Amino acid sequence: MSYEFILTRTEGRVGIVQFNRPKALNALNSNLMRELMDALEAFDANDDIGCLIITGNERAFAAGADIKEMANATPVTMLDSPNIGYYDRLRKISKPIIAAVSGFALGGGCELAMSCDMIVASESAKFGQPEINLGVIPGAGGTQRMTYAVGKALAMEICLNGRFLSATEAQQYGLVNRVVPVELYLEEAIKFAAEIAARAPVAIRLAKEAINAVFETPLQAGLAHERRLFYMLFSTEDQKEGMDAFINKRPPTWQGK
Ligand code: DAK
Repeated sequence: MSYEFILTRTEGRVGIVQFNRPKALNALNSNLMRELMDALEAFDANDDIGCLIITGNERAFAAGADIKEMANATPVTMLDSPNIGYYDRLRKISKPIIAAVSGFALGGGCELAMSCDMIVASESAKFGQPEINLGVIPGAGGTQRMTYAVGKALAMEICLNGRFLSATEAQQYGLVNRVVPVELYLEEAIKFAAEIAARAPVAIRLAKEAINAVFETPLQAGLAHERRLFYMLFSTEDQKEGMDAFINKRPPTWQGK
């Protein structure tokens, strides 16, 4: 499959999608978003892949939705646009996704990174929701996900006053898993993804599903959901293998079934 706005590759069981609009700081136009989702869904359907990475380049993960494409939009063209559907498709990817972020992750770029399951950031990463400077507000989850991550007071500053979060601040607030020097961020993300991709695939998918349910369900429903997923794993060969390997002091071999 060849793409115009992204590059794709694999490293062992890790599928990598890299934005490729460097001159526009990887601004997320509709075609790029369509390509991104096609590539992620292809990796998600591929049994040889266990974990996905979305990345940009050192200067920018993505500086937001493409302002030039959006400038003349009307409510109706926005409603008709497939764009929000792309963010919904992202939520349906069942394998873990790591955002490897360096430089600007702004607006829709920040929302995309926060929609991933984990974030590895370079020391130069800057997270922000500067839509207020354009006379609008975040529209792809920024007010919600940022508030869950950093709390109300700081989310207000970020969305109302265009404040950027440094990589270190983002890590302090739990938005980011790891911060590493710029030259190492992709390597670190690949290493992290490879570790996850080497684990029992069905259990990994269900753990992701259970954690993401936290944001959408009350605690009692979340606990019941988790318990059903836990019971379900006892129907997998990997559960028998994992426990037998532990008892017999040998490394497990996962089948993904
Ligand atoms: N869109 C289009 N082009 C962009 C861009 C963007 N978001 N960000 C940067 N560029 C382009 C610049 O226009 C410039 O292009 P040329 O002029 O060279 O042709 C090039 O990238 C380099 O940018 P600068 O010259 O500005 O570079 P600087 O280092 O001086 O500044 C910057 C870097 C990141 C601070 C600055 O570029 C900037 O402020 N960019 C805009 C950041 C921003 O406001 N982002 C939020 C956009 S609104 C939704 C889905 C998504 C969204 C909403 C709804 N639904 C599905 C409902 C998302 C909305 C947004 O993200």
